[in-house]
Amino acid sequence: MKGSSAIAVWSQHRKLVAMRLLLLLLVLFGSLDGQAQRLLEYLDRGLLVLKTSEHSNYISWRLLATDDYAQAFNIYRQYDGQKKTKLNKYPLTKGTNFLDDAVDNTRDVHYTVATLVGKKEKEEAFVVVKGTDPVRTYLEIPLRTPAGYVPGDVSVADLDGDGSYEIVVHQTGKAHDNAHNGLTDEPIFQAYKLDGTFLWEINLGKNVREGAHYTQFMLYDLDSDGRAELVCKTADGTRDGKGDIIGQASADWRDTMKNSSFFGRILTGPEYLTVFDGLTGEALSTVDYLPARGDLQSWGDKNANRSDRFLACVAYLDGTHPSVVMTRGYYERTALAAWDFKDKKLVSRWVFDTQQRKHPYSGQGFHNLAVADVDQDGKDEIVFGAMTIDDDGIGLYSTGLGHGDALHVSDLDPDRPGLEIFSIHELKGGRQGVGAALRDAKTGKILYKGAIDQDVPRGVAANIDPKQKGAYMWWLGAESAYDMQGKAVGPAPKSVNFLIWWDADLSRELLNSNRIEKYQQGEIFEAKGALSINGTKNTPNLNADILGDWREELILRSEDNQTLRIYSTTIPTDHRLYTLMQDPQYRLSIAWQNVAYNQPPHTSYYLGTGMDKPVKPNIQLVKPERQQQAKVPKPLYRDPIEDGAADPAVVWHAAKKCWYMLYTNRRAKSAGLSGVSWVHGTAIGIATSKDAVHWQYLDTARFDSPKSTATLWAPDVFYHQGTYHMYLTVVPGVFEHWQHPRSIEHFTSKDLRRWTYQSTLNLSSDKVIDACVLALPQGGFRMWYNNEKDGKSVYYADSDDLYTWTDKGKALATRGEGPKVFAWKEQYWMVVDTWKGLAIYRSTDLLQWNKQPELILDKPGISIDDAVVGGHADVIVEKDRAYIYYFTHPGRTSQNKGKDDYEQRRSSVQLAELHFADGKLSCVRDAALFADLER
Ligand SMILES: [Ca+2]
Ligand SMILES: [Ca+2]
Ligand SMILES: [Ca+2]
Ligand SMILES: [Ca+2]
Repeated sequence: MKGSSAIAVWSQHRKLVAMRLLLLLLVLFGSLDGQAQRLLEYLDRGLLVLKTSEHSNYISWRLLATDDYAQAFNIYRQYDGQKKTKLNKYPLTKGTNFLDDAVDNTRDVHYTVATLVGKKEKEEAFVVVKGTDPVRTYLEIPLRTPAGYVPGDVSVADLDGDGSYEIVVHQTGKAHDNAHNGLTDEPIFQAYKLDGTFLWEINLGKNVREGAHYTQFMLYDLDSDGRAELVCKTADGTRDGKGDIIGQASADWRDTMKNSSFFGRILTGPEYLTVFDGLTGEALSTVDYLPARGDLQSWGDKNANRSDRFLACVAYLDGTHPSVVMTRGYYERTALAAWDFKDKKLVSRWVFDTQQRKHPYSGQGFHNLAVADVDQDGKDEIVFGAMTIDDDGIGLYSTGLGHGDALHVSDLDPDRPGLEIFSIHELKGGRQGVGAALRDAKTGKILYKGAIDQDVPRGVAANIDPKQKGAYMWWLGAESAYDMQGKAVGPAPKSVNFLIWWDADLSRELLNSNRIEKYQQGEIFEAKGALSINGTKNTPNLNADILGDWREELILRSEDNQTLRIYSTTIPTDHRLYTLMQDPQYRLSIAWQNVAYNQPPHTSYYLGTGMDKPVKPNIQLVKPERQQQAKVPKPLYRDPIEDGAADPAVVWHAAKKCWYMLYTNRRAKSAGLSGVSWVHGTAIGIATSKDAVHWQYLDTARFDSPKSTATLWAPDVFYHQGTYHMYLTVVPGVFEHWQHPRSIEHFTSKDLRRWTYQSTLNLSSDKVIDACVLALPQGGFRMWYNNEKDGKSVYYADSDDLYTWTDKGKALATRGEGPKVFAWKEQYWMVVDTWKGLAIYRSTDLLQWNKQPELILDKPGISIDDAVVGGHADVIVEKDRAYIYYFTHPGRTSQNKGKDDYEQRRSSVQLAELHFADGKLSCVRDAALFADLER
C-alpha cells in the first residue's frame, strides 16, 4: 500500500535509518539484566481512519515498543490527482492520533503517516477513505454466519505475516452448559482479514460439544515463524480448513439415546489436540489430548460436568518461546498440560495433575485464568484461580480460597512492589469464607479480605477514578468500591463486567454489553445496532488494542449476526503509550480472553491515573527485518500497454545496478483478435526495479532478427562474462491456432534492450519452445526446453560456449512447459508449468530428475489477481532465499469457464517465496512477503 514516493524516500535513507534502529534496539534491549528476550509478533503502524462526519476524519496509529518515546510523526492528506498536504504544523510528539476537521469527505482521501528521524522522513502507513464510505465510527467485517449460528468469541493474531491482525471467530449454534443434557450444534471457526476477505472455516464436528467450557481456542504464533497458528481440542470428524478430516470421519461418540441420563453428552471416544495453520486452516499436528479423561469419576462425577471443564492459555515458560497450556478440571481434580510447537509438531513440555480432590491445589480453579510473570524472572506463571503454577509446571502456591468466577492480575497497587491479584469466590449453600480477596501475585500472601461469607458471582479491579491513583475493587453486592488498602472510597459501579480504555484520560472505563460508562459520570458511548455475546455475561466478542493508538477497540456483532463491527474511540488524547499488544502480559491476555467466562485483559504495569512512563518490554520481534523491507504488492506487475505480461524472466543489470524483467506481452487489450492470434504478434516487454519488488514499465526489447514481425515468446536471459544471452521462442507469423512451427533463437546484448541475432538453434524438432539455461558445475552450459512434438516433454541440449548447442534428447517425460532449473539448498530444482499448477522436480546431477508429488501454486490464492493457478515461472535465489516470479490469468476462474474476453486474456505477474522443508519445495502464496533484493 506504500506509494512510490515512499519507496524512493526510503531507498535513499535506508542505511542510515537501519543503523539508527539497530543502535536504538541495542540501547533499549541490550542491557536488561541477562533475562531472555521474548519473541513477539511484528506489528505495522495499525493506521486507522474513521469518517466522523462529512468534513472530519479521526486518524489513529500505533506507537511501537521499538520506537523512541519521543518519536515524531507527520500526517499527510491527499486528494486524487492532487499534491499531498501536511496536516500538522509541528511534528507530532504527543498522542498518536489526529483529528482532521477540515476535509472534503465527498471525495476519496488518502492519508499517510510518516516517521521523522532528525529531518529524514519515512512514510510508513497509508489508508484511503472513499467518498462513498459512510460516516460511522467502526470498521465492518461481513461474515459467513451459518444459518442458526451467532458469531461468538473472537481472537486476533497475524495469520498472513504482514504485521496487521486477522480475526478468528467462533461461530456458535445451539449450545449446552456442562450441567445440562442435550445435543448441540457443531462448533465452527472462521478466519477473516480485517478487509473482510474470508480465509477458511474449521468445523470441530459432532464429537465436540458446544458450550462455554468445552472449546478454548488459542490463536498465537507458537513457533515464532511470523504467522500465527490456531490450537484447540479436536475429535473424530473435525474438518480442517482444507476439507480434510481428523480421525474417523463417521465416528459418533455422542449419547444419542433420548431417554439416557447422559443424552447429548460425549463420555467416550478419542480426544485430540490439534494445531492448525492460521493462514489456511490446515491441520498441522494432532496428538492425544492431555490430560486424558481416564476414569470420569476421578474428576468428581459421572456425567463429565467436572471432567470436561477446559481452560487454555499461551505462556512464555522458558522466557523466550511461547508454549500453549491446555487444562482440565477445576472444581476438584485439576490438571494443566504445557505443549511446545516445534518443527510443526506438538511436543509435551510438562503436565501438572493433582490426581485427586484432597490435593491443596485441587478445587482452586476459576472459569478463566491469567498469565503473568508474577516473580519477575522473565518466565510466565499461570494464575489458575486461587492458586498459581510456576513456569516449570510445579505449584508456586495455593491460597485455598477455592473456586470463583473472576480474577484480575496487574500492578493494581502502584505503590507496592510487584503484581497483585484480585479475585472473587463462590460460597454456595451458606458456606463460610472469603468472597473477595487481594493477594500478592508472587507469594499468594493475602493483602485484603472482603465479602466475608458472601457468595460473589462477579467482581472487578481497575483504576477507574481519574482523580485517584491505583485500582479500586468492587463486586456484585458490594456496598462501595474499595481502594488497595480496603478503604471504602465511593459507590461501587453498577457495571461489574468488562473494562476499556476509551476516553482521553489514563484511567479505565466500564464496558457492559454495548455500552461504555465512566465511573460516577455515566454513559459516554453506545454501540447502537450492535450486541454483546455470551448470554447474561454480556461480554464483547473481543476487547483489545488491535488498531490505532493504545486505547482499546471494541468488537461486537451486528444485531443481524451477519457482520462484526470494530469500534474505536474517536476522542483525541495527548497521552502517548506504545501499543498494549507489545506488553507481553496484555498480549497473552488477549489470547486467553475468549476462555470460558471471558474476562478483560490487563497490562503488566500500572496503566492509570498517576502512572509512571512504562518500562519498555524485553522483547525481540519475529523477523524484524520486515521493518526494513518492502511489502510485496499483489499483483506484482501488470503491463500498461497490452496488459498481458506473462513468462517473466528476471535478471540483474550489472551496469545499471537494477533488476530487469523481460516478459511475453500478450495482446490482451487489442480487441477483435480471433482464435489465439492475441498470443501471437507479441513483443517482449521490459520493466525495471531497484529492489525487484516495485516495478516500472520501460520499453519493449529491440531485435535485429530477420523475422521482425514474428511472434516472440518466453525469453530466457543468461549473463556470462559481460554479455547477456537470450534464448527466445520465435513463431514465424501471427496465427489463429497453434499448428505452426516454433524455434528457439539465440540473441546477445550488452544492455538488455537491443538484441543481436546469433543463430536459430538446431534442436530435436521444429516445434520447440521455452528455453532455460544453467551453467554446469563441471564447466559448459545446459539448456532445457519443451519439445511439443514429443507430448510436450522436456528435452535438453549442451554447449561449451553458449553459441553452439548439441541436442541430447529427452530430459524427462512430462507434459508441461516453461521449465526453469535453478540450484538451491545443495541440489537442483526444475519447475514446470503443467497448466494445473507448477510441478517440481529435483536432481543432484542435472540428469536424473525425481518428481515431487505435490504441485505448487495449484490452489487459488485469495489476493488480488491471484485466485487462479500460477503459470510459467522464473526463480531468483538471493541470500539463500528463493523467490518465484509467476504469472496468472486472474479472469480464468472456474465461474468464467468458456469465456474469452479481455478479463480472461489479461495477465499479471506475481511474486511469492519458495520454502524448503523435509526435502520438498512449497509455496504459501497468500503469506505476506517482505523482500528487498537491492544489491
Ligand atoms: Ca495479517
Ligand atoms: Ca507460526
Ligand atoms: Ca516468572
Ligand atoms: Ca487501539
